[in-house]
Amino acid sequence: MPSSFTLTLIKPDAVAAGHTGKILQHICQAGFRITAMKMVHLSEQQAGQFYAVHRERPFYSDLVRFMTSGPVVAAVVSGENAVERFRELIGATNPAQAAEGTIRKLFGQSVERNAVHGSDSEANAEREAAFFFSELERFNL
Ligand code: FUP
Repeated sequence: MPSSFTLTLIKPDAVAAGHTGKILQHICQAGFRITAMKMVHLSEQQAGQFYAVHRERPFYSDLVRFMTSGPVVAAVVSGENAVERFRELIGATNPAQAAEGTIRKLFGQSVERNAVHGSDSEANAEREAAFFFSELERFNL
């Protein structure tokens, strides 16, 4: 079975609200495997680097402030066609527009405080997984 991976973050809003366990359960029940995981409190520099592609956007400084407001749970999520299938599981960026039953619909509060991140391409999944995890911290499960 061809397998691939994506990188997810359970964002500070969802961690603070105590939704980490329920979100991980959604991910596992959808048939994905967690193949790396840690909780980290990002610095401003780290959050800025992670979202560097959005540096010129008007929401960038608010986004960095939010993403450094508390710890996040970072995980590598593996499964067939992981990037695309995981984006379906989390739903649209704006929870108000996300499909019923998606993680952002269930747990997101706003376009900024939208509970979870999911990589938008395989190249970004590689980059983002390497941002959070060393080879020693990742597993072939
Ligand atoms: P997504 O790939 O669904 O996470 O969405 P984007 O890459 O477009 O945006 C990345 C993050 O920027 C979102 F998760 C939330 C934040 N954002 C805002 O805060 N305001 C916006 O208008 C758009 C995005």
